[in-house]
Amino acid sequence: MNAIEDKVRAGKRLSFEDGVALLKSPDLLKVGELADLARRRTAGDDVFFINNRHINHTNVCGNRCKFCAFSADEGADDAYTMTLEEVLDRARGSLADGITELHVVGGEHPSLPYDYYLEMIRALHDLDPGVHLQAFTASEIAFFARRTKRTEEAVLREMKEAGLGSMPGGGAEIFAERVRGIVCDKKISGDKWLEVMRTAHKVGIKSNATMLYGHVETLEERIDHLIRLRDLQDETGGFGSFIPLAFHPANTELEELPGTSGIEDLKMLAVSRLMLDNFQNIKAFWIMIGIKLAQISLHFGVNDIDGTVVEEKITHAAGAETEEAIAKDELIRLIRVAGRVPVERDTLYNVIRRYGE
Ligand code: V47
Repeated sequence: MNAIEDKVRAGKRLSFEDGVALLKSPDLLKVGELADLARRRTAGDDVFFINNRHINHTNVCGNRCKFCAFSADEGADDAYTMTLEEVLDRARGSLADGITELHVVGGEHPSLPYDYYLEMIRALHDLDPGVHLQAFTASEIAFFARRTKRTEEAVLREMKEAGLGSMPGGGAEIFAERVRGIVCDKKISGDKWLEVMRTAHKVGIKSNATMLYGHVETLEERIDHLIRLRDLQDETGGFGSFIPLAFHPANTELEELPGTSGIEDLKMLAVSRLMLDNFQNIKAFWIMIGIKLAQISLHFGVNDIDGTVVEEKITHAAGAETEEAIAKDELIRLIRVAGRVPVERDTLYNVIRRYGE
């Protein structure tokens, strides 16, 4: 730990072994202290939040990942697919609240035409061109490319033209093939996820990155995931933030697993900050870890607390007990109480308003 501390204080890059040692360390407060130092150096005292809304247009999905309680087979009782009008209604309902971002992800529906997705982006963009559309994971983009027998690059360029602003970080799970073989064998490979993001960044679409942890992966596989992201970020600089997603087991095929603990969640966030030295923003998705732990994580390397969200189906299907929405005033209060400066941002981290005084 002393050698790692020296490296962090000197601003040196941490190795795979350092990352594993940090995750194994029983000294949570020391790991947190180092992450806090790295956070202060990289991101300062501002804590970002966004006034956004999530829309999950369909839960029908051919992948049926074992960790997912949200997805359903086509025709199943709990399957749903929104019409474009329903998607637009959801969006309209939030425009009055001053949202600046719509976050749109859904299942990989085996029989919806590609035009449904393209039209959805066009129509949402037409509704209010000022609202940023962060839509479709790398896995969904690869799915559209397979469906239309085109390259991911062609799909991405067309989506961008239609109004897609950036991509969320979902679908990454854990890159290691051993883990994917167990929990998401029908999903694109880790290499493919990285390749789609490389292409997105090349065509000028920024994205986030995630990692789903706390299921069957080893600590080594978590660090391998972080290092693969760090390598791609060195190459493209296209990732805006990294969000570790804490696995929720209820109603999934991995229901027998215990789920993560608060200590693990904090340590994972802190180690993400320390390993991902080229990511400006480490985000705690409060929906998954709870708003109180998200607030505490601001002292463990985190500088982004996501947003108002409004409606969340993926984690709630898997037993999350958090609210689905939080008022902007409450986010501001929680950040202030943590001793930091609340800053409302847009999707690309431009400052909308700093709540300094
Ligand atoms: O890819 C699925 C995860 C992701 C479960 O980019 C689960 O800003 C926990 O990626 N327990 C989708 N997690 C959500 C996502 C996301 C969320 C918030 C912000 C951003 C961003 C992205 O949710 C999936 C999967 O990794 N997930 N099931 C579950 N049972």
